[in-house]
Amino acid sequence: MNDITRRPPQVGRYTLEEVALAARNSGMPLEALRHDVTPVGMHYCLVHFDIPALGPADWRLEVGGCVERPRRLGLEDLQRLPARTVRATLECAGNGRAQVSPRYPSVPWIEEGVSTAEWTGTPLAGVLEAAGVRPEAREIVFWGADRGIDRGTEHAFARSLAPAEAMREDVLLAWSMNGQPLPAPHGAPLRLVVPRWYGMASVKWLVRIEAIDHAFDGVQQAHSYHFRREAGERGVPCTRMRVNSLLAPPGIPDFYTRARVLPAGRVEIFGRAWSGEGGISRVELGVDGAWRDARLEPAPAPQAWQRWMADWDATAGEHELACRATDAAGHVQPIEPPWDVTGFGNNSVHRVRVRVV
Ligand SMILES: Nc1nc2c(c(=O)[nH]1)N[C@H]1C(S)=C(S)[C@@H](COP(=O)(O)O)O[C@H]1N2
Ligand SMILES: [Mo]
Repeated sequence: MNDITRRPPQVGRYTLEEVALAARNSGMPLEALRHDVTPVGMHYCLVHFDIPALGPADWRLEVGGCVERPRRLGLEDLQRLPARTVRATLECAGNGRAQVSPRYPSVPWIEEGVSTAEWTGTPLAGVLEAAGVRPEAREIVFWGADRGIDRGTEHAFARSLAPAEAMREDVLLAWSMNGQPLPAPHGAPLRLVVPRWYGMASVKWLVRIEAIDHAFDGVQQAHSYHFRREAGERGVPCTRMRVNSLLAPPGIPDFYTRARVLPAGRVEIFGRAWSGEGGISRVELGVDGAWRDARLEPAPAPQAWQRWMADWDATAGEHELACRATDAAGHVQPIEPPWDVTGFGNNSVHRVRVRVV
């Protein structure tokens, strides 16, 4: 499965395939950073294959494998279980890929593959406890209804978690997003939501949960979603989101370049910061390469991004604004993109060019 020959890293122009993937998979417009909870229509969306059309009437969730009591559950069965709402930030592991050079030809996110929603569903732990996961279970596999081919292998999108991670109290089987029924592109009628992890763990269009007594070797688990310095090496699995932050571009945009134009004077610069490895302890605003501390609002929920802000006395001329977060575990965003062949986990600082007039 060495796919470097199939998808050689690129420098320069985007390919037609990358542009097609960029058009299908929508990013969060950065002006949505003003919202604590991203409106449904502004939440980023990533779909590997086709969006399945699953009507809740004939849809069922199977729970099986190494369990004492296999079951088939309808949406109403799940909705009779205790419900919980979790505000969670999801970020695609490939977010920032287009800034890594040479880049891996896939969805060319620049920085917009992240959003925060309020997910309502029932904790997965309760469903697993009711099914009685047997002690020999080593992993829980989550199967989506969507099928396709990647790396030459036909498969349904599927991912696994260790039982202890799956039993975490904030891992949900969600049927609602921001109080609305889950929209089809986001996984209707039911999806998994795994807060703190990169988005690939949150399997959409969920149809089967299977406890297995070995390591899951599905394409999306064992081959994709690994940090690798070189194609073909075993790599390190992508799991929790690395510390990252974004800056809401101030002023107004130039249509084609997206460069920002704003008047001179005091302006509040703000944005959001998050990490899957704990809360945010510090955010700095960079102005033309000089860093100063920003203010940080308290975390609205341990699984959600935090708002930060700083005043800037904008003076006439061209400037570069940037932001850099540090998490409670002491991880700091790097200035330059960390090297990864597939462009995963690029949490380098966000930069915004502004022209003050
Ligand atoms: N079944 C299925 N689940 C999936 C995917 C998919 O293609 N199929 N994409 C994953 C990836 S890579 C991400 S980043 C998130 C995106 O969730 P969203 O589209 O709701 O933002 O869904 C994940 N769950
Ligand atoms: Mo993703």
